[in-house]
Amino acid sequence: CSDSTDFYFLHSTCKVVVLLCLVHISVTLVFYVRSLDLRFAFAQNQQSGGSSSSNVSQRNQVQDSRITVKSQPDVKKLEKLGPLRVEFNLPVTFEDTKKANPKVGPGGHYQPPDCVPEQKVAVIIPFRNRDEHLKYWLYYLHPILQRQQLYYTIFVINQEGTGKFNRAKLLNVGYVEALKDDNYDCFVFSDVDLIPIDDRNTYKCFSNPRHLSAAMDKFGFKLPYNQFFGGVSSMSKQQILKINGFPNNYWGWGGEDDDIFNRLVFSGMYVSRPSAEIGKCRMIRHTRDKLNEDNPQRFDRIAHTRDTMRKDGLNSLTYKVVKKETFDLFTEITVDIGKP
Ligand code: UDH
Ligand code: NGS
Repeated sequence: CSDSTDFYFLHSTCKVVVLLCLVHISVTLVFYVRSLDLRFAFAQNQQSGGSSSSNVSQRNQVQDSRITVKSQPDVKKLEKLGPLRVEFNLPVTFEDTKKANPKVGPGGHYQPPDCVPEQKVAVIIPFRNRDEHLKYWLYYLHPILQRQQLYYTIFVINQEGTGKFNRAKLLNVGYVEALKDDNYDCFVFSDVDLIPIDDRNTYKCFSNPRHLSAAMDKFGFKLPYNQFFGGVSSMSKQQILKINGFPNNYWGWGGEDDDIFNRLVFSGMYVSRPSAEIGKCRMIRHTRDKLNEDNPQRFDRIAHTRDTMRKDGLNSLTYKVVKKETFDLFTEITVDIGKP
């Protein structure tokens, strides 16, 4: 009797061990396949940049790296694509992005070879000391902007020195400096750490100023508040002139985007946005930058936009260009914008 109990116990233990092994192998397999998929998507995203418009087989590669669309696309449908896989845990280099985007010219300029674009877009990135983010931004955005068949150039406006950061003043500088290069009629202002998830979110201008980062992951893919205008936006030359550009006196973090929103409203415009689905974007997580502490004056300033906007903006902008460099994937303009 005792022997049969022992046997029964041993038999059950063996069964449990075998079952656990099977579970372990299955879990390992699932993770292995998922990591292969990720690498595959990474390689394909890299390759997709050169496929600007008509090459169906290249387009198919782009399609494969998407999350949702599974069937073979036809050329017409490809004009509007869809959700992209955006990850920030894979190594990305400027060199790889350059190789993957052979049609992007010096300074980060591109124009579609087979159509006449309706707008010339200058993309302005306010910047200081965020090379890691810039690598991801270029890696993801160059292919997207080409697929959107835009005539565009990337301008990185780099604040020199160790003074307090001033995002809105850098945007003003970007606008003025870009116009010295070409007659752009549309300006996209993008934080360096924001990547659209859906490339139907076209980085161009509309009949009203457009808030492109309408559904950020860090806010649960919703607006944090209705008037939010931070992150990525686009405005035509006329719209920018109508509001006298951006405020120059928001030093440090916060409020400058609210001031810009006020300017638009006080000038009789409203903010247009893509849908919450198409406006989805991811932010590269990071800690608050040094020299960009909260601006304690921001609440007072946004309460007075109506009085200040005609005096403070493009018409009062002063700065010095320290250096202008034409890199393969972007134009960098280093500027001395002074101090508060
Ligand atoms: N920026 C720089 N360098 C800086 C500061 C800002 O390049 O030192 C640029 C960059 O393009 C950035 C944008 O200005 O995306 C806006 O900066 P921000 O600090 O206002 O906004 P961001 O989305 O960070 O980068 C939000 C605050 C994160 C704090 C998180 C604390 N938990
Ligand atoms: C508001 C800020 C905006 C800022 C937004 C989101 O409170 O400048 O938060 O910030 N306005 C004021 O402080 C008056 S975020 O979480 O993206 O850093 O854009």
